[in-house]
Amino acid sequence: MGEEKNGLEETFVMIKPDGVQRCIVGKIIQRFEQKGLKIKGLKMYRMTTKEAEEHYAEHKDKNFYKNLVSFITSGPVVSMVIEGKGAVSIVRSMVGKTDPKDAASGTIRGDYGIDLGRNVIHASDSHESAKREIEQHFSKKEMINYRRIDEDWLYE
Ligand code: D4T
Repeated sequence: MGEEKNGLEETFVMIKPDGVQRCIVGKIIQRFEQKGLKIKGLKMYRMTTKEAEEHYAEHKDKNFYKNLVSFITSGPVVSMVIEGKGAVSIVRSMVGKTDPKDAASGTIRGDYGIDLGRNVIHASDSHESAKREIEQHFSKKEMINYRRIDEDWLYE
C-alpha cells in the first residue's frame, strides 16, 4: 500500500456527508474514473464517533475538532481506495485546497464547495497517511485487483 515499485500507488478518498446529501457522489466518482485512476474499493457507511476520532486524531487539540467529528458522523460517507501512477498527489490536486474558497475552479472543492467545514471530500495527504487510512477503513477482502480495459492507453 502507499507507494509501490512501479510507481503505482494507492490512496484513500472519502466523500463526506455533505457530498452524499448533495447528491454529487456520481459526479465525483466519474472524475476519478475519467482521469484514468482505478477504483479498487468502494463503499458507503456511517462512521462511528470512535472511528472519526481515530481518523482525525492529528487534530484532537484543535478548536474545530469537536465540530469535525460531529460533522463526519452526521450521515453516510462514501469511501474509495484509488490506484494509479502517482495517485496520492494526483488525487490531492484533483481535490483542491482544504478551504473551498481558496480551491481553484476545476478542483472538486473549488467546483462544489463554499465553506471550510463543508469541504465535500477527504483525500490522503501522503503515502503514510494513505497506508494508515486504507488499513483503517478497508479490509483486504473489500479491495479488488483487476485490470482496466484501457490500461494500455493510459500508461506508456
Ligand atoms: P481533510 O483531512 O478533510 O481531507 O482535509 P485536509 O487534509 O485538506 O485538511 P486538514 O487535515 O487540515 O483539515 C481536516 C478537516 O478539518 C476541517 N477544518 C480544517 C475546519 O473545519 N476548520 C479549520 O480551521 C481547518 C484547518 C476541514 C478539513
